[in-house]
Amino acid sequence: MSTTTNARAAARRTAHRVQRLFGGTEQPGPSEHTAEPVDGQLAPRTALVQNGFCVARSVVPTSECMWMARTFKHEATIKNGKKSKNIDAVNRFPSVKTVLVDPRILGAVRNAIDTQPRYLQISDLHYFHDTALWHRDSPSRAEDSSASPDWTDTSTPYRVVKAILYLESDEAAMAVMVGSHRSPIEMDKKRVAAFERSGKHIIVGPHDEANRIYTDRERSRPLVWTARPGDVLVFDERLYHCGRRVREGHVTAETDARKFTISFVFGADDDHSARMYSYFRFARTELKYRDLDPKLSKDLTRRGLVHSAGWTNFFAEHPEQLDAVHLRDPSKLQELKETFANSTSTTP
Ligand SMILES: O=C(O)CCC(=O)C(=O)O
Repeated sequence: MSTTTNARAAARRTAHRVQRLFGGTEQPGPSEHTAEPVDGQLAPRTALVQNGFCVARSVVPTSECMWMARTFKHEATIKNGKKSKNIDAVNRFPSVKTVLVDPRILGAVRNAIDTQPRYLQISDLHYFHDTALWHRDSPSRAEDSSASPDWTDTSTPYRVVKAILYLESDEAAMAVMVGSHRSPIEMDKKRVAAFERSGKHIIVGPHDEANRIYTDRERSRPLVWTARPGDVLVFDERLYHCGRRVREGHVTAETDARKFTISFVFGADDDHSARMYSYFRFARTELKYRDLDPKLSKDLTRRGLVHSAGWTNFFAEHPEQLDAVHLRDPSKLQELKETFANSTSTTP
């Protein structure tokens, strides 16, 4: 194949990826590199509440990240360069637990939620994996979720977060809609896609301050935070987000650069957390979460990381709250409610 034919084939592949990502055929134009001047750093808690995310940079040294990456690849039989996604990672891979209980990770989470974090069993190992479609992780994801307790239960501040540690990151990034965690209304996906097609992202580069005040203009556009190995991103699970890659300061549709992340979901000792845990463990049956290993559960209890409700099913007591949750197959709702009504949930 000639060089020109190779180049054309590469351009066609890129166009396909762009179409898959942004729903259009245009190539993203030159990215508006518009991270605005830093006005002062926000405390992690303030950044989380106001923006929906906060960042702790260089929490784990790169050399340690490399060691962790090697260990997890071995344990989870992940092949170098081969895409892989493992859920319920703490339950399945013993060395992942050492990261969960690492005071540096717990410290970053505690700084963000301002209370003792409880582990909610959701934990993923993602290798060369991108979740490229915009989404929330929280249970309610309807166009209008204003009746959902994720937003109506305002007496309890929402403190359910995902913490992601980037182990390998050449060009890995996370796109977020700043402030979208505060609104139960679905983000304007068409408008965001149009921004993305024209490359109008706000890029927060690897050396830019992420925990800061964002202008209204920045809050209305996709903001792409660029990760370095060892960084920890903590975000409100209601925040609209998706995986992106940033090459030389611009979002790219190429996904061939190294990316390896480990994530954990934590929350305060409250109903928002109980609902989140039970949603993944009991309602999203296709994900196949299993009971936590009793020895692991005992160890986590000793460390104060277990919710006071233990590993019980919140929806067994509150089946009506299932009406507001997103199910992959909504026709299963009634069956799920009946199963939960007849179940006795016990704490191991
Ligand atoms: O890194 C990515 O591709 C996005 C991951 C994501 O959406 C998540 O962990 O909830």
